[in-house]
Amino acid sequence: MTWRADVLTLFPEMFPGPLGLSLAGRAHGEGVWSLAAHDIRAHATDRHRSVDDTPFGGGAGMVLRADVLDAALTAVDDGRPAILLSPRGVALTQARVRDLAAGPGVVLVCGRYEGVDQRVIEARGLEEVSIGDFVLSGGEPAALVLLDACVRLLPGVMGTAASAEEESFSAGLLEYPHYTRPAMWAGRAVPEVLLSGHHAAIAAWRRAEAERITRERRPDLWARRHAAGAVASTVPAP
Ligand code: 9WO
Repeated sequence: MTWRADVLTLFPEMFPGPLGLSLAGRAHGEGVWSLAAHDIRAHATDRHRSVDDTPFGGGAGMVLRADVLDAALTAVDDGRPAILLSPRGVALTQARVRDLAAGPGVVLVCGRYEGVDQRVIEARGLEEVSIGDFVLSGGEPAALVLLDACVRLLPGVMGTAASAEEESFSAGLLEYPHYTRPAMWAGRAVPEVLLSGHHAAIAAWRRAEAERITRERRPDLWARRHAAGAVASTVPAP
């Protein structure tokens, strides 16, 4: 069964964008997943084909109209999760990505202007999802990010390397550093242990590095990992 994504946007030309290339693009061609981008403006009803209007209560900018977006949703809604990409959404996690990839697909709504009329968010039960604490000019790049994260997990898209990597992230650690040839470059040597052929020592080094990097860069992940009862660190805290 094909994993299906419908994207509602005022800029349908932004899709599939980068998802038409590389492994995701090949899997798209093979029917593993499908993407249809729909122009929200096609559901405008007045002679100016307007999709936005001024905010009640005043203020800068324009708001995406509830009636127009509602009609656009009716055209694609079949019970799949319907998600609005928004900086005030719940943070996207690998766990949520895994659930979405395991389902039939998604309907993604990309806002523009200053935002979307709150009533259509509530009436359609749109789930608001954020990909990070920053503001974009529209939800489209965030939709591409969410789709990339889901598609790479679909069976047959990436093979076994991806699932192994994903497990390591799900274990709550950031990745250890990688090196390849040449062994000496610009006066910089590869860590000795990686050339040793000593597999247990290599695994221990990678584990310690992953833990150090996680502690240093993501104290939030590190704390959650311990709260979840993960194994004790192999390295003393600084
Ligand atoms: C913008 C905004 C700013 C402060 C507080 C709440 C907010 N909501 C929105 C919003 O929904 N904006 C719409 C979509 C219209 C303007 C551009 N949009 C948007 C989505 N900008 N940034 C995102 C986004 C989506 C997911 N993850 C991070 C950012």
